[in-house]
Amino acid sequence: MNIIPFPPRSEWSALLARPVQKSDQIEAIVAPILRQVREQGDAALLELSQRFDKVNLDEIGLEVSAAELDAAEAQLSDELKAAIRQAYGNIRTFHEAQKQPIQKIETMPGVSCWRRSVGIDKVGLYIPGGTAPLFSTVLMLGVPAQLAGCREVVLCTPATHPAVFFAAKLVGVTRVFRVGGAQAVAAMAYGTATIPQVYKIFGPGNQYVTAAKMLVAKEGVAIDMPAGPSEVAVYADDTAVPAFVAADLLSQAEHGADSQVLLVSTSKKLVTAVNLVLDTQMSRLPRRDLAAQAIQNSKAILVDTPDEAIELLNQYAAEHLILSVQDAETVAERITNAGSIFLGNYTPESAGDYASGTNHTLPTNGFARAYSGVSLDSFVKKITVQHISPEGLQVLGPVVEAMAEAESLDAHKRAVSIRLAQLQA
Ligand code: HSO
Ligand code: ZN
Repeated sequence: MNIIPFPPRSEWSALLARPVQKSDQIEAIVAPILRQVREQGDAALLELSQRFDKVNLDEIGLEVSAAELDAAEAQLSDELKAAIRQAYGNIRTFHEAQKQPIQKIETMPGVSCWRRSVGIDKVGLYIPGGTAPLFSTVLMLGVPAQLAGCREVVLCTPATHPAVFFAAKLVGVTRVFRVGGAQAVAAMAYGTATIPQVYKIFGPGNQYVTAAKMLVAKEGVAIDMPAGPSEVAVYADDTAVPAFVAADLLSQAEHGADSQVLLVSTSKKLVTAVNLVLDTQMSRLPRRDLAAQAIQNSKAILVDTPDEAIELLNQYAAEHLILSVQDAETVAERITNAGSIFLGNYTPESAGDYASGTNHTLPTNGFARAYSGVSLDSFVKKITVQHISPEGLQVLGPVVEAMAEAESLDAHKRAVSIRLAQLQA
């Protein structure tokens, strides 16, 4: 890691800056793909899958059949199935608790207002193929979709791992399609003869998938959030275990060469110790080449005081923040910008990535300053409802009339006055 000892505050923002994505070039590649799918539908998917993924969908079929989804179960070990079921249960329990009972609020006598949560009718989940089959993401997106009561849950993926199909079945995904990349996003955004059009698209992906999501978002299809490379920041003091910290940094680094890894500490001793074990641990990883590239760009920043550490972490706004420090819970209360926080020496990010119950689809790239991670709320809309009784309108009506008149909106005023006059008669 690059150790940066006690940088002055004036250097923080440069130190914490994420690499800028060359989005223009990527959009120029993605836009014609979107157009082709919009214009040619399934035929475009066949052609693009052949061209980019070397997959002949004519032969294997665009849709994964129910029989194939059923068959996935037999291809997995009992141990993995039990683990997936446990993770499913924990994620479900945590997200189920996010359901809130309807609260009817009487703002004035006879004036009642409330909010109804309604599942988004049709949603699309994208699961990348890539070097790791992220079936955990199927759970993270599929469970809240299921709990929200989304009627149609479409999943597109170039991944062929049976665990992806097993998880898809577990969360009740309605249809699974063998298509990846920007063309998958286009198919879900516009619909084709085979793939249903959806109202909101979720899920991680490479730069092309992300660019496709951003482009269709401009056209009115909702997306979960703007995604960048995954990140972890670890704040550690002398109560931390250097080998644990190194393992956490590497768990993020192995996601990809562009992963963002940051260590913040007040202890030079700790940083030196982490740096030492990091190399040994890394050399034993099958994905050490990817991890090494991420670690090469990573930083260990030494600061003078815990207050400074907290300020710096809030400025960075990490997707994942591990607090391996004394009184981690108290420190966490002072964190105002982070996607998800992990407390103490025995709470690795991996737990949240897979199975503790929280969602792993989180805001990257500093978006944690203003965005939350995916939750049940991401899959519902809140419809407000109100009812006003005749008595209620008699108390509220004059308020509305006064405001409408001041805004010079006479028809608004009359919609009230006409009713009040009738009530008076
Ligand atoms: N750390 C990733 C999620 C993940 N990790 C999936 C393993 N599988 C982004 O939050
Ligand atoms: Zn991860």
